[in-house]
Amino acid sequence: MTAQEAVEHLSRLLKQTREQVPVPFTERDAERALAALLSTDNLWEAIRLSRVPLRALSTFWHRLIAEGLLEARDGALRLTANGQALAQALGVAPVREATCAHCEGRGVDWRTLPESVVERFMEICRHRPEAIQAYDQGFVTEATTLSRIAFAWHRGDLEGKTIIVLGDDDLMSIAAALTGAPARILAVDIDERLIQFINEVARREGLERLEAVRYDLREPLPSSWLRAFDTFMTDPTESFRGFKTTIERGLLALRGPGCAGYFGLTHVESSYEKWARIQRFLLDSGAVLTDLIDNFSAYVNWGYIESMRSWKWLPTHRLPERPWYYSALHRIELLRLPELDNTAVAGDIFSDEEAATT
Ligand code: SPD
Repeated sequence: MTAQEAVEHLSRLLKQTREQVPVPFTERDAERALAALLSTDNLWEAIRLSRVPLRALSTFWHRLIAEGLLEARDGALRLTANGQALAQALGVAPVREATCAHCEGRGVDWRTLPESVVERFMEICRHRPEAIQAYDQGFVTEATTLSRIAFAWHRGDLEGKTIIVLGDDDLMSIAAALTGAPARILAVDIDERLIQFINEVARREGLERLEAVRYDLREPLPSSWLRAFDTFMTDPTESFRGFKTTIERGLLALRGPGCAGYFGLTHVESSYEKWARIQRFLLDSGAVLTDLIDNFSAYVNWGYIESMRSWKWLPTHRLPERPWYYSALHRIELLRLPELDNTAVAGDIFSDEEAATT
């Protein structure tokens, strides 16, 4: 196959994929997807390495299968000889991972936290509530939560600060409180199980500066929380509407310029077009993106994987054995007071065309 023939074949595959899904899918996405398939035959690992929204990726895989370029069996994806020839003629190479083995690519080391914080947090997590689908829950590994706290501490967003955690199945508020560094931590969540769990831990562990309160993010932020915090932390659902609503509440909770916010964003459920839309919204709201670390957050496989939206899109089925769903840590800082409405939002905030794990 000549390079020209390969380019033409790829354009046909791209056109067919785009006709079938209402999700952006670029030539670079296709190259990333092929590079991932040259690197692993594990479906979940291929998702992680592709960095492409799962809805478009799975449609692309089905196109490759239909054209005899890919085989899917028992949870494995293997490029056929023709598939490998196409990738080679396009100049696509396997992914060369160069992630630091010590920090796992995060750039911070959670082991720098006091030993007692790590030990107590790990023990507390043994009894945490299960992730449930109703609120699109899926919590991160203990190492991830501790790394987020180490990062925020390092960046001066923890010590002596007032912190609001919007949605806390990751138990960020508990890890932050265990350090003893923040002046006050408020965790808010719609899930009564989490509110009870966090308040019970606070009582038992003597964490007097920590409090959890039930709150539905679709409701306006209560006036006592407006401009009351130095730092917000959240890991929102990724429909654009749900995401924007959550971040808006976070921005409105901040005191003003210099205050910081943290959130995660995936490739699985968000295309770079959505990333761009989010970045534009942040700039328009008076916030600047100061840090972005991809693959910072690793999620523990949740129990409802076979009933998530994307399960039926996959060309072959096997439960994942390791984390495969990762998100990029984002830190933002306010440059000016945001001009945002604090109004109620009605209806479904969990779905959009790119949503995959709801
Ligand atoms: N639905 C399972 C996983 C959902 C995790 N939510 C956080 C997404 C990252 N912003």
